[in-house]
Amino acid sequence: RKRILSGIQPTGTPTLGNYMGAVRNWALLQKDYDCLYMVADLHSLTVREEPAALRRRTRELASLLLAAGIDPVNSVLFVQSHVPAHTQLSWILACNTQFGELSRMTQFKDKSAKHPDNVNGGLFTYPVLMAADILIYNADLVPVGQDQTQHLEIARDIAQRFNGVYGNTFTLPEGYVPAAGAKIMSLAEPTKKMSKSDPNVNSFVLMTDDRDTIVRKFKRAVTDSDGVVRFDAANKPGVSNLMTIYSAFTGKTMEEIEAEFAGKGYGDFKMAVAETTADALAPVQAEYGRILADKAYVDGVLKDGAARASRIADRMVAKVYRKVGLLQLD
Ligand code: AQP
Repeated sequence: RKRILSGIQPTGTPTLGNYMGAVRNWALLQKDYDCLYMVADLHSLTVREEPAALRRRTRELASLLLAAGIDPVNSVLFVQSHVPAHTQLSWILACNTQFGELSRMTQFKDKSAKHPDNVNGGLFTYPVLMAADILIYNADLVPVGQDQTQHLEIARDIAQRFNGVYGNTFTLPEGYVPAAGAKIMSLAEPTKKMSKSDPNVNSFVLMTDDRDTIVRKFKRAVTDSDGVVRFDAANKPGVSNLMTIYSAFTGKTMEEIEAEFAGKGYGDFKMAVAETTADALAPVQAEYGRILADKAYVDGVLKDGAARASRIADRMVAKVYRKVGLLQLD
């Protein structure tokens, strides 16, 4: 079976975007692949975090992944910092990555513009750590949102170059943007992607939002003034985004949705999107409450996950250390 690695940062409670673009698919992929899923806490340090909040969110995120159907027996669920090999490999890869390559990353440019007061080295070398996350497990496939494809490209470049210099070491990972992994846009500014760290709480629906909150946020969602439910991402980004969400949850095509709401106002449409979303999230939320209350269970899962991930990752680091010429003692 092919191996999958994917991660999510504990930078906030996951949004509907994270759910539809990543988490929901992670659960489905377990049927056909060997999966490693990671809470990327080291990556989240590129943005200044309140230590207690980061600790709390890391456990919450792991619980939410379990609630969303990640099976900790057949898949490996772990926290990135619990597997030190990621950081070890990251240094070696950094020494095999060019400054120019990293300077071209659009996420670096975006994030440094967003946080001009904290343009740190970690933000710049983020793609190297991400390459280490992937290459350390010889992952075949990496399910990512469209926003991550440039990072995947650089991971492949780093792997290819390393293999060329030191001999075949890493599997070249393929990006995998699942068919249903639509990009969900902000409800407040529908030309921007929905982000969990957006300061505007009306821009996102959280996976943990209750029904009333979901309804309120969708009611406020920015649309347009022509009053017709029609898919046109360029000219009607708000309505099109709501249609994408509705389509992903109901399986209906855009044409079917247009027909369903022909002659009806945005009010009815928004209500339908809200109800469908709340219905879809309800079972995950119920399970989340139960799992989060069982700290011993969650911590046990994460300990087991770290041990299983480390067994693979430590072997790769030893191999890479040997290949680049670091002295190993008997
Ligand atoms: N709006 C989105 N639509 C579809 N997929 C999305 N993803 C994120 N936002 C959307 C996918 O979720 C996975 C985990 O993301 P992440 O936590 O590693 O970081 P991110 O992509 O930076 O997500 P956010 O929510 O925007 O976080 P912040 O606000 O901290 O930057 C990834 O596979 C991503 O593609």
